[in-house]
Amino acid sequence: MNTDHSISKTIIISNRLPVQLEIDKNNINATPSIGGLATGMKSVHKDSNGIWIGWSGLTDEDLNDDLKNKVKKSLEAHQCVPVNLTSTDIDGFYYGFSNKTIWPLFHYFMEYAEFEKPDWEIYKQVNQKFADVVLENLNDDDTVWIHDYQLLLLPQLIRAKKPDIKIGFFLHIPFPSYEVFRTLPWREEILEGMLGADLLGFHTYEYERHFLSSVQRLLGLSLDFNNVILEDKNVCVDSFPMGIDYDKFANAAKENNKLKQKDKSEVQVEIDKHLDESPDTKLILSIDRLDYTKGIPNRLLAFEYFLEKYPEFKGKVRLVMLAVPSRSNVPQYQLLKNEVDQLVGRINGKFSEISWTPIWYFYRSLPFDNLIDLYTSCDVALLTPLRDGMNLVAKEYIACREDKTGVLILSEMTGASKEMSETLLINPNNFEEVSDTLKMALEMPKEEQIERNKGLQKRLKRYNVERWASDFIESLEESTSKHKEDKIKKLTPHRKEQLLEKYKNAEKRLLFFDYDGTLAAFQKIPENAKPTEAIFDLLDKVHNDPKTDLILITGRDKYTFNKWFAHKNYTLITEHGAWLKDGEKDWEMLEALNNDWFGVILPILERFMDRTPGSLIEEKAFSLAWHYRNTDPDLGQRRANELQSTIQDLIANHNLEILEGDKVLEIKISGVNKGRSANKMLLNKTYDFIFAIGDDWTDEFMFKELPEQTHTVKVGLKKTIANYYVENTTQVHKLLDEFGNTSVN
Ligand code: GDG
Repeated sequence: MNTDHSISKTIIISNRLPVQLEIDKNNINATPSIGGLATGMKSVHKDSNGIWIGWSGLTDEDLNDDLKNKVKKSLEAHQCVPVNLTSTDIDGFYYGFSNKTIWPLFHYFMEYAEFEKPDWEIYKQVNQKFADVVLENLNDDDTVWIHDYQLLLLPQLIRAKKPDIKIGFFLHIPFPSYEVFRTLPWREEILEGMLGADLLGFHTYEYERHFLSSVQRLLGLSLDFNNVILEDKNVCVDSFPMGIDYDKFANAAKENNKLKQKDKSEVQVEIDKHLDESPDTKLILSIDRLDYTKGIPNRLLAFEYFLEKYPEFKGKVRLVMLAVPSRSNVPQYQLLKNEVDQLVGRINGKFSEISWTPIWYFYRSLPFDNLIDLYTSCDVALLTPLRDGMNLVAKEYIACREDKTGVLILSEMTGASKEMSETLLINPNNFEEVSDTLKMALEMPKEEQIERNKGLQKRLKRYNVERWASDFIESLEESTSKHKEDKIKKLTPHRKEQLLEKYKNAEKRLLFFDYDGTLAAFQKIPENAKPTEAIFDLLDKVHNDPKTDLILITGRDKYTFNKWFAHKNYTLITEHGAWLKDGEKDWEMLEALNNDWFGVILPILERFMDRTPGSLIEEKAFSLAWHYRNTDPDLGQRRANELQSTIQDLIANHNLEILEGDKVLEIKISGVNKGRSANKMLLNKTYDFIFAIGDDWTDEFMFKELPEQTHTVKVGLKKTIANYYVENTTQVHKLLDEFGNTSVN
């Protein structure tokens, strides 16, 4: 497709294109589809040259070269670009991994989830096919919005090739709890794939929370509120409850209510006839794709239970059940179809009378106008999914109630229930509750129905699908501009060159290097972070230059640093400034400190350690540190807060302070910190190049207190007052190497 390089555009990507294709002899007919997503995206898609990339619905086997070209051409007219897939792709990617693994697992049907490596392989290949088409059509200023569970790897596949592109991803189904998600064999790859985006959107806060929890626990990444901190960017995670095209449904209902008898649809005529014959009968509506997540058998059983418990409703109510065929190639769906057929047959057989059958069952898809007939004619809607990302049917039913009557009974396992608290919320597994609620709905006074629906309609009209889409795009813009702001401080090659130039020209240099998280990456067991030969080589090269004073400055204890570094005669400052080892000299105390207070604080820390699996106490000469890196992240943070408030008074009484590092709380005599001790190293000496680098909060003291001309560098993307940042320890090693090379020359 020809894309104008001067104008930025939005690329929407979903498994299926919003266009239906039909092969008619040797021609292709294309008609736009009318789904919720297509409507919501309309403004995004039509604006500024937008294109939509997805599968056309026809496999390579359905098309010869001539037809393939025709498909491409006719889609182009709809601003769509096809991803060509074979029938093997569709089997492994769509029916396989998407719908036999991700779909059941993410909807908590763990026993249905199949973990088939061949399907996973095809899923990866097809995501790559999508990426290839996106990359062919992508310009540098474009925005990419990817949809749903079939394309979880796509964000990272695009990011790998185009690091600066704006990428948004929205998941339309639930994101399950960590305990469920962790059972997936390829869980890390899936999370990493998603984290290629700048913004990840979910329907509800619960799904967002579950995702963040998995990211912390499985990838060990840290969060800053709802941002996941990666090395070179933050990924924003947020909830955007999807709305409907409110006006379309409300207007269609209005028109439908106005129709003269002769213009009414067959379905409406049938319904009217039935209501004329038995005017007291109430209709209960049920609409879903025939999917095991929608709780259709439960609904039937609860309805049966209702008729048994409240026999006075026999002959007075009817369940109108529309089950739309879906994914019938997947065995679980075939089984479900049999189960529903049997249940409907059994219940109808059990209760039917000559003039009344309790269930009207349609297994088909109906045209839009008939859907409106059902929405406007039914007194109650009974939607009981066992799990549902959102459930748009619930919203559409309310939008179609022109006079604001109608009662919605909605499962609390749907995303929609979070926004629709005025409806009657039920647990779909509790038949007692469902049947009692059904009775309540059937008997609810009109005034109460109107009162409940008033607020609902207002909100659905305001937060409609267009608003949802524009909110998402706005947040994506915001998060990427924040991303740009972060990048402002990046130590770019150009800045690095300038820094090295100053280094080279200096007469006397002073360098402060933090250790953990800066020179060495964090390890599960702190002892394992000991310096490698490679680190020694890098340090030696710098240290051997007589023009350079190199200082390793750490929160670690003197004993460990003595063991690791004393033989090298580097200058060492440990315990945030309690101890100094100046080159070859012996250790000396930099501050007058004591540890008389250990007896008061240690028992409290021990209590916290015992109650918090994975945490440990580090006893230094003059300070105590409680580490919680290896605990459950939520528990660790909660206990850290609790510990701070428990010892608050004792701290004040003993002139102590708490230093909050990266997953560590350290208690020590007030006033001792890396900034104060670093400054002591400047006394009586003159330097024309001062440099400090570190990764955590305790290094900020250096950045703050060293002289203004100091070149300060933060490792990682956390908030900092440093001048620049580098991504990780590898970059620190590179820099150190370049310092060393400058010294040698
Ligand atoms: C997924 C998530 C999430 C249904 N039958 C007919 C018909 N429909 C239309 C409805 C509605 C849509 O299909 C169904 O949407 P749902 O939201 O209820 O469910 P899923 O298909 O499972 O959708 C879900 C959604 O994505 C959006 O993010 O809410 O949780 O599972 O719009 O009106 N339309 C026509 N004839 C039918 O017979 N014309």
